[in-house]
Amino acid sequence: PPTGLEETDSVTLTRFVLHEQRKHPESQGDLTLLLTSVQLACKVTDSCVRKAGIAKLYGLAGGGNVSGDLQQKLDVISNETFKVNIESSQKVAVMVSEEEELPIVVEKHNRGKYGIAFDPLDGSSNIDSNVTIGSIFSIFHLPDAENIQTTEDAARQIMQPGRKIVAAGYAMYGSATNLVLSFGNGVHGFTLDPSLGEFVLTHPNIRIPRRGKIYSVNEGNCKNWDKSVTQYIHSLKFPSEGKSPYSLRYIGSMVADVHRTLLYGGIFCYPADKKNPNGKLRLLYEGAPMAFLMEQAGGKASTGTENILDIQPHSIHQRTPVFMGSYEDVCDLESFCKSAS
Ligand code: AHM
Ligand code: MG
Repeated sequence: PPTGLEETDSVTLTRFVLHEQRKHPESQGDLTLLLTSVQLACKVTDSCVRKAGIAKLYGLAGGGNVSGDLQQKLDVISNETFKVNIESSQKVAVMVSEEEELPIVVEKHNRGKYGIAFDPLDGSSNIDSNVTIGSIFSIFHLPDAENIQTTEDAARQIMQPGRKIVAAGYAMYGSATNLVLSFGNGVHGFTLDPSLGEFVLTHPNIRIPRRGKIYSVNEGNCKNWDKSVTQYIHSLKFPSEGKSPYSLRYIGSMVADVHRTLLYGGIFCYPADKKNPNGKLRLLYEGAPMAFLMEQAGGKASTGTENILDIQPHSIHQRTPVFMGSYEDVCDLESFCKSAS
């Protein structure tokens, strides 16, 4: 039974990251400091999301981002807090944000050896209705951070395949606030303890079930899907005799849909369609970091024909079709795509 002493020795995110760092004697603690600044950006965003209704932070900010999406006030605030906090860690030379057309090149005196790509507030269409939203990030080691001068140099250095990710994660602003991350040593989940203002380790070493019972996709787009995707989804709804059909869950916030998929298993899909030949989701700060977490948890992430982690990016905001989740479910989807080609 609980003794009441548990809280006196909780593993905070900072303590966890410091402990991990000790396994790499060559490390100078740069990643620890960088993650501390990401953690703070997530806490500030969380605090704004929680008080948005009262502080009148719902609604449009009056601008648009690179993709032509209307920016919400919370999109603008979270983008600013990510930029300011991460830059002040002095551990990055380049930042790529969903909300910024060009990569941000950090001034020389403030630079470090990492690059970071982030979607500061994902799931914008859910903001005003108080449905779960989140932040996503991926961190890369830059080959030659010191010599970056132009935004072209910056883009060239940060455009690395997901396999090269040093650390990736997401924060989820749901009924509780979670931060889930990996540095390539499994996936670990933390929950924000509001009374302490600290993320505490609650889900060590998350493993996704080999096969799930849930599929997650915006089925309203199915008239524009490839036949193989339509056939695959049909197979989940009309399984062979004796098997149960899959359940459908779709929130429309990638972070929330991926989080549920990680914990319960199943498959999350954002396929390409006739209108969006590369799907909707962005490679650098949506597809790749989530693919990294999926693989680290024993799952799989695919475009249908290629492992998402193997894609060499050619532009910082490029999109990718996404199918990720339980290993066997993603393999099934791939076999439908294969037999169609
Ligand atoms: P956003 O970055 O503009 O918020 O868009 C990304 C979001 C994802 O969180 C989610 O998976 C997807 O868009 C939902 O799209 P749709 O509304 O087309 O189903
Ligand atoms: Mg997004």
